[in-house]
Amino acid sequence: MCRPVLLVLFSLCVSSQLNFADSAPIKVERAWIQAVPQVSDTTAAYMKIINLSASPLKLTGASSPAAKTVEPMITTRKAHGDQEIMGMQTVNELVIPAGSSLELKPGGDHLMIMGLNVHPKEGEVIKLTIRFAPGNQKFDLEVPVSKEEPK
Ligand SMILES: [Cu+2]
Repeated sequence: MCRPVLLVLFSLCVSSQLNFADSAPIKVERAWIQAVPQVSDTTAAYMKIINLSASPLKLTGASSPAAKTVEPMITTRKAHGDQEIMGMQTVNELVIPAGSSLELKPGGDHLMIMGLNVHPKEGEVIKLTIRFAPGNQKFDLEVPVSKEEPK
């Protein structure tokens, strides 16, 4: 007798949880996209992402109407003789520990924006949707284009 009622309650609960999970429990500070010369079809987005939840979040990717792909990358440094060679590498995820933050900055972790459809000019704003795991949590941003890190 009680069972159908319980099932209904359960499904209501599941769907409201899914809605909640759609917007990632984060706060973003000082987001900016690097202004690049006209000939360049790649740039990068930088920001501080603060994880407001009690469990770790993984930044797994991003997308923008302004570009074909946006990927999380790390900067690598390799010793080559007495020189240090800097490179970068795409990663599947960047972890943001619970209650902590992840700093995306030049010379460090970043979101690489590749295959620009439009050329981002200084002062413009670019739409960026960043994605997090677990689940399919998203966060929409409007990121200003700047020549250097905003103060
Ligand atoms: Cu890169």
